[in-house]
Amino acid sequence: SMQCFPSLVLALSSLLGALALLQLSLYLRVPSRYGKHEERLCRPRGRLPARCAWFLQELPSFLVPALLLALRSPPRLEPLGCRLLCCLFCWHYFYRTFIYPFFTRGRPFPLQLLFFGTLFCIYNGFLQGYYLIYCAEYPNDWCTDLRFTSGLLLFLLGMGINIHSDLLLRQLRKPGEVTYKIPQGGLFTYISGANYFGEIVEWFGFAIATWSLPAFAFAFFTLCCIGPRAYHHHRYYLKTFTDYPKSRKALIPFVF
Ligand code: NDX
Repeated sequence: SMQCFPSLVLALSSLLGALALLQLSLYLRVPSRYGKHEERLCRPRGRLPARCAWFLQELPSFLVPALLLALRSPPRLEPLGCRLLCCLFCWHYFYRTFIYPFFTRGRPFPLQLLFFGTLFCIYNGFLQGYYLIYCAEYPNDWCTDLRFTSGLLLFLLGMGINIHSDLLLRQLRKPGEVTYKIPQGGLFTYISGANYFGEIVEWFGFAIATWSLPAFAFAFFTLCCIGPRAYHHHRYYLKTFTDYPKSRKALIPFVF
C-alpha cells in the first residue's frame, strides 16, 4: 500500500513552483488564450462548450484527493486536521466541478488548453491529497492553532469573494449571449479581477491553514497563473470601454 515519500512531495512541489515561474514568464506579456483573450481567427475549430470543458478539466482536482481520502488503508483517523484540510480542498473543487460549470455562460473553451488544464488538475489534486492524507503531521489541537483558524478564515473569505464575483460576471449575460460588458458591484467596484483576487486569497488561506510546502506552491502557482490574467483583463477593459471607471485597479484594491 501507499506510504509517504517526503522526497516525492519535495520534487512535485518544486516542479509546481517551476511551472508557476514558467507561467509568469509566458503570460506576463501575452495572456493565455481563452475567454476574452482568444485569437478567434486562429482556431475556428477545436473547442468544447464551456460547460463540458470546465467540468472535465476540474473534475480530477475533486476526484483524486477524494479517492485518496476515502481509499486510504488503513484509514487515517488522526489527526483530524489532515482530513478537515483535505475536505476543504475537495469542497472548493466540488463547487468548481459540479456547480460552476452548469451555470457558466462562457464561450467555448480551446481543447488544447483543456488538455493541459486537466493534466494540471490531476497533478495538483494528487500532490495536495497525497501530502495531506499520507504525509502531513499535525498536533491534535491543530484546529485551534492560529495558523489553522486565520488560514481557514482567509480561505472562506476568498471563496466567498470568488463565488460572488463569478456570479456578478455571469449576470452580465443573458443565456446564449457572448458579449463583454463592464462588471459592476461587489469588489468589481475597486478591481477588474475580483474573482481572481478571491481565488488567490483563498489559496493563500489554504496554504496558511495547512502550513505546507505543496499548498504554498499551489498558492504561488495560482498567483502566477491568474495574477497576469487579471492585468490583461484590466488592459482589455481600458482599451474596449472609453467609459471604464478610472479609479479601478487590476488586482489589488487602491494599489495595482
Ligand atoms: N483552470 C486554474 N500552463 C485553468 C484553466 C486554464 O482552475 O498551459 C488553472 C483553473 C489552464 C490553467 C487552469 C492551468 C494552466 C494552463 C491554463 C491554460 C494554459 C496554462 C493549462 C487549470 C498552461 C503551463 C504552461 C504551465 C502548462 O466568454 P468568457 O469565457 O470570456 O466568459 C467569462 C465571463 N466573463 C464575462 N462576461 C461578460 N462580461 C465580461 N466583462 C466578462 N468577463 C468574464 O465570466 C467566463 O464565463 C466567466 C469568468 O471569466 P474570467 O475570464 O474572469 O475567469 P476564468 O479565467 O474563465 O476563470 C474562471 C474561474 C475563476 O473563478 C478563477 O478564479 C478560477 O476559475 N481559476 C481559473 C484558472 C486557474 C485557477 C482558478 C487557479 O489557478 N486556481
